[in-house]
Amino acid sequence: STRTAVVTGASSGIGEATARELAKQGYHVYVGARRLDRLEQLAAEIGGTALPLDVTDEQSVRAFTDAVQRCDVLVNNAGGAKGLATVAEADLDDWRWMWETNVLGTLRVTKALLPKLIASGDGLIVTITSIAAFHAYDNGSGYTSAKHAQAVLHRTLRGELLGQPVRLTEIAPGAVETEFSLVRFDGDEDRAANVYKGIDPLVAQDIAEIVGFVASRPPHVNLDTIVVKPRDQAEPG
Ligand code: NJP
Repeated sequence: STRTAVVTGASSGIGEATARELAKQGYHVYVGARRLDRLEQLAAEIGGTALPLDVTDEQSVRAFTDAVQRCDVLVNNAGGAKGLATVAEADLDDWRWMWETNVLGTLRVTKALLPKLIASGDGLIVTITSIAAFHAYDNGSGYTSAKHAQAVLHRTLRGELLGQPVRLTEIAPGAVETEFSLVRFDGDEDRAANVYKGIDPLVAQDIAEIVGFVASRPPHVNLDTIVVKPRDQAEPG
């Protein structure tokens, strides 16, 4: 029977490219996000299922995960950043958005789908964290702290699921040209474009192909952590 994948945040960027890649590998893909119009177009193209999903909303997550009949692969991709500010000038609403979306969003979806991933007999959880999960950056404490917490949630599951037929892979990207920076700067295209100055950024497809590679390894192979950056992106960022 057809293996199924769930991709959160599949209405743009890495999630959308990943959904296409997994569909190409023969998965039936459930795509979730808030912008349902985009998801429906994508699902029609890849022969998948579009479902509304707001990972910050308990009821929305429940309706989404209840509608997923079977789950062999979960890609925790929904996430993002808001603003840039020193700790001294931190915006509490931006912090709340980032923690709700990246941390609690990943927790809600993962918790709900865990029984189905175990029942699969060969489950895989891929969580898209960030190089921000390994470093502290000036002006970036809200996002880096949320990505650290999301990564710790994922890494904790590795130990807790030992003995269960579920693999766990963390993918930590550097700069990828998506709508990420537009979201961070509330649609300000000049500020968003400035982020990629001086580097040739990754594109969403680069990450999608890595997810596809991970998903196509045999059941006994667990790729643990994959850090992927543009060649010219400076250390540590
Ligand atoms: O960004 P973007 P990416 N409920 O903005 C969805 C990480 N990352 O592909 O709801 C459900 O194109 C949103 O959908 P919608 C990053 O932290 C990136 O780059 O319709 N979904 C959209 O589909 C994130 O975890 C870079 O607005 C929600 C998707 O999330 C992942 O990569 C660097 C949602 C975001 O797509 C994908 O981001 C890095 C909600 N409440 C890590 N809120 C980078 N691009 O440079 C948002 O280190 N979404």
